[in-house]
Amino acid sequence: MKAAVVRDSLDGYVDIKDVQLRDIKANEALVDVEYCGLCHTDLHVAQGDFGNTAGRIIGHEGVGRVKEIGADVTNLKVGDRVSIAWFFAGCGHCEYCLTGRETLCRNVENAGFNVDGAMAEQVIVKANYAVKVPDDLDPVEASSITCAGVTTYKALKTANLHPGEWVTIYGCGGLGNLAVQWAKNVFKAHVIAIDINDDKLETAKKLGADLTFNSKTADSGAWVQEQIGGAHASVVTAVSQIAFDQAIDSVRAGARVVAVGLPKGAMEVSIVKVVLDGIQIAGSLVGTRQDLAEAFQLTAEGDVKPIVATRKLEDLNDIIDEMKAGKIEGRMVVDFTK
Ligand code: 8ID
Ligand code: ZN
Repeated sequence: MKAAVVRDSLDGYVDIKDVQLRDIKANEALVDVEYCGLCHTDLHVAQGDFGNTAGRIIGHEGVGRVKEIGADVTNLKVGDRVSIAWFFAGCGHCEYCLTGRETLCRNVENAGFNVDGAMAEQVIVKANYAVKVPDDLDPVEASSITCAGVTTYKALKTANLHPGEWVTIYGCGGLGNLAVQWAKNVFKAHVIAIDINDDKLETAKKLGADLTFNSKTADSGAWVQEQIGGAHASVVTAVSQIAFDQAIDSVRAGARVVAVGLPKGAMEVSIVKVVLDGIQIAGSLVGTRQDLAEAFQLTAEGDVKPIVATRKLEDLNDIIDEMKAGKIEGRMVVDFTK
């Protein structure tokens, strides 16, 4: 089968190779991938930002149909549509797995990082961890919810927003456009969308952002303070260290700043501000299986509408370039059905 494999040089691109899958074992299922979106995390993986991943099949926004089930599988049957997410499997018995924080499992398996992912014609999944896609959800849109959607849904839960409060969303790309939609339509917040790219802000405005700001040359933190006296929360999906600094400047006392984007570097945080203003800074990592099931259901009900376009596997390195250049609206999704 064809698969997108991280190069030995870790130059940020992938090779499309023929790969032989092993036989499935008990508790596993073989999935024929239908669609897989390219997430910016795949770019980090392909350029070695999280370690040496040479030879790994990328992809964690996968959706496909179960082709075969191994012994002892009871939750899936042949033909079911399932998702292949970054949270691929946990150990199932540690303090994190047992307390609703399974994505933090210290022995976690992540698709497209430490186990082979879904940017391939087929993938082997652990049946208990494959979340089903509702029948009434478009599978291309479902691919975007599998990472971008669930991650931003969970980040907004973590932001602890109350209806009518203000949130700044930094970065309005694949993740951020969905963050704007969750914030408006599900969490009933007022939204300030911030990006360095006017096209992204135009999209955010169409999706309901109350205010937008281009922070390419101006300080968004000071601007937000002027406009509304500081946001009640901030969700940062931008792949930029400066955005994290500005996010902290954009909030009011008692706010929570939720870090989601993964640029290299460190956050510049005034200890005095954190203490005197009671600022909470929280990392948020994808979502649990339950978060994903909720995000699928809400999307099927029309609360968010992923912006997706389908492409061929052979276009993947072009898509990588387009993502780096900030040229993609929403998500590009590789179509394996043709
Ligand atoms: O679980 C997680 N925490 C998680 C899950 C999925 C993805 C984290 N991520 C990480 C990715 O690894 C990546 O670092 O979130 C980040 C964003 O992923 P994405 O949304 O898939 O990337 P994108 O589509 O390229 O969008 C990035 C946006 O950031 C804007 C860009 O213009 C683009 O719209 N941006 C940049 I780059 N610099 C900015 C700045 N200084 C900025 N926006 C505001 N201010
Ligand atoms: Zn992702």
